Amino acid sequence: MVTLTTEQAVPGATPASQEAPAAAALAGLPDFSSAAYKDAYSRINAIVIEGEQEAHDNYISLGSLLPDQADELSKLARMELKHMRGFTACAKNLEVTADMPFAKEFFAPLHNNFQAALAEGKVTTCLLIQAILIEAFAISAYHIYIPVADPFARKITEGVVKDEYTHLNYGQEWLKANLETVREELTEANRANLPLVRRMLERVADDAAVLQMDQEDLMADFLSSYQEALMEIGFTGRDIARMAAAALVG
Ligand code: PL3
Ligand code: FE2
Ligand code: FE2
Repeated sequence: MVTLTTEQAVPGATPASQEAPAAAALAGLPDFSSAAYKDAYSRINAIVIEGEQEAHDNYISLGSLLPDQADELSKLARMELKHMRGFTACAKNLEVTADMPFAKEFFAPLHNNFQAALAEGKVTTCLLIQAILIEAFAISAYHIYIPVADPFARKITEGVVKDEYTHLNYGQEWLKANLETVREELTEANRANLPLVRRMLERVADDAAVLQMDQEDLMADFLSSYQEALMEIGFTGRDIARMAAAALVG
């Protein structure tokens, strides 16, 4: 019995290496080798690398505020370094250099708020910033990215997104267990930080569009993850609507 390969079945077909961009276009995917794609990717990828690095540092810092949780938190931190290495490989695979100064500046407002809360020993605020807001932001971005990613990055991102749910869940469980004592600080931390996340989503929109990621999809996915987390922590629908309104006013 003879099995035909694609090339035998289609006489004169080009080798896979040469047809890659055409195949991507046929599948409705962006041209990963275009200058425009690489330029946008240099910033988006840097944001992700910086975000994963800061997430690592933040979980280690949280361990200093919650010494009995330090082991668990250092496990979460280690996962973040693995994510960072994965996304570094994605840039290398596309021959892109990440724009790290841009990413540092992008994260600065949230970074500064986390550091200020840390210095005051405000566990609740630190957890809201890292384990809820940043993780929900990452989960939404990775969800929207996966269907339009290059095959190498898609595989890596699929693995990462599972871990991010573990991180979101960690924050959720701690806050839920302490809701009555943390409610007020949580509401205040939401008011101070949700507008910053909204601005970050707006700032990333143009570059994300080049990667074929839609801003409304990003925003909707973020809000649904965030809302679900707040519900799980124990807030009512009415509480959550008030908290979301902070992003409109702020
Ligand atoms: C914490 O675990 C991770 C924090 C990372 C923040 C991610 C921000 C995402 C920005 C939008 C880009 C998503 C596409 C990914 C491309 C490599
Ligand atoms: Fe991560
Ligand atoms: Fe994470």
